[in-house]
Amino acid sequence: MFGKKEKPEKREGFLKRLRARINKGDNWLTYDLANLVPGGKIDEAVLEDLESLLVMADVGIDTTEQIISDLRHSLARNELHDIEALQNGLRNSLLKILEPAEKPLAIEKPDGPFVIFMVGVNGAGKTTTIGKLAKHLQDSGYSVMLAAGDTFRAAAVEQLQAWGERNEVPVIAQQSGADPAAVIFDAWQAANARGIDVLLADTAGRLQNQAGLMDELKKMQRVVSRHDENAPHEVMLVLDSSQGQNALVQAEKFHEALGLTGITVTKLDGGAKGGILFAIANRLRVPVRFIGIGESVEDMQTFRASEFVDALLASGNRDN
Ligand SMILES: Nc1nc2c(ncn2[C@@H]2O[C@H](COP(=O)(O)OP(=O)(O)O)[C@@H](O)[C@H]2O)c(=O)[nH]1
Ligand SMILES: [Mg+2]
Repeated sequence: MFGKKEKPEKREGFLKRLRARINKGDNWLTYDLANLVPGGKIDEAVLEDLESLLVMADVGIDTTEQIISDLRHSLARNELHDIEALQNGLRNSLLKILEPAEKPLAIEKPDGPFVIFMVGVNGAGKTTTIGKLAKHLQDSGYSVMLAAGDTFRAAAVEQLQAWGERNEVPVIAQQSGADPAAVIFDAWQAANARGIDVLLADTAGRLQNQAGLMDELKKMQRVVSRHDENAPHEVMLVLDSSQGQNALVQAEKFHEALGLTGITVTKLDGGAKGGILFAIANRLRVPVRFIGIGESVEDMQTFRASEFVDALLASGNRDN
């Protein structure tokens, strides 16, 4: 299974960066929480203020209502006597929502290569995530090959090839404008012939013609399944967290068309507050596999619900 051989010191460094970088290091939850309760008394007005905070952090209205309703019950039972109790209640409620989304990517060893399609709109971070994931997989002992399935933009093929060269990972590509289905068909054969463990396929992400894009991706799915009826084994959506609630709308569209099996959320190091993960977990019920907190290879890790909630609730803007 992926992640088993993860070095603990790498994970620690990542957590440090996650806490320091999420929402640019402003721990909105804790910071604002203390500000919400100047007198230290938790009442309905405090919960209403918290409600607006969560909505503004991209948690989404129905998910926020669920959280506030949990807290309201605690308040009615006189369990919220101070900020600490409120924080604990909030932590439990956030965890309850996020934990079902924690299902790390498991690479089974099928007869042929384990095929992962990386999908998402332009700029979400697909190609970058492929690079990071390829490195993670290699570090865990898997052999990897890349397929340049974004043939729409010439730069996309070059970006993938350059990355492959730097890291000595084979890349299967055709000229730009080629049929992505043909690219993935060939890439599967090449990967299978060389006994490669994991084939990572990049795809196009143009938004102008959404129906056209979905048809193209479905064709890629059909074509690769002729080689192996279980392929692609993972259809992973890459989502830019700074897109806020718009990211959720995108995710729903991709899920409807392709049947997503995993999501990677990128750019949590920007201004994004991270609430989008709760909306994804609660509404979409597709596992969150990885989170990205920067552009370099070590800035991506397996998603763990409790670590994420702790990063949001970490007190102050510290970096340990
Ligand atoms: N800050 C930050 N930038 C990222 C992250 N992931 C990707 N990027 C950047 O986002 C931009 C678009 O990424 P790219 O992989 O080309 O997106 P694609 O169009 O979906 O393939 C690039 O400049 C990446 O370096 C992340 O987690 N944090
Ligand atoms: Mg790309």
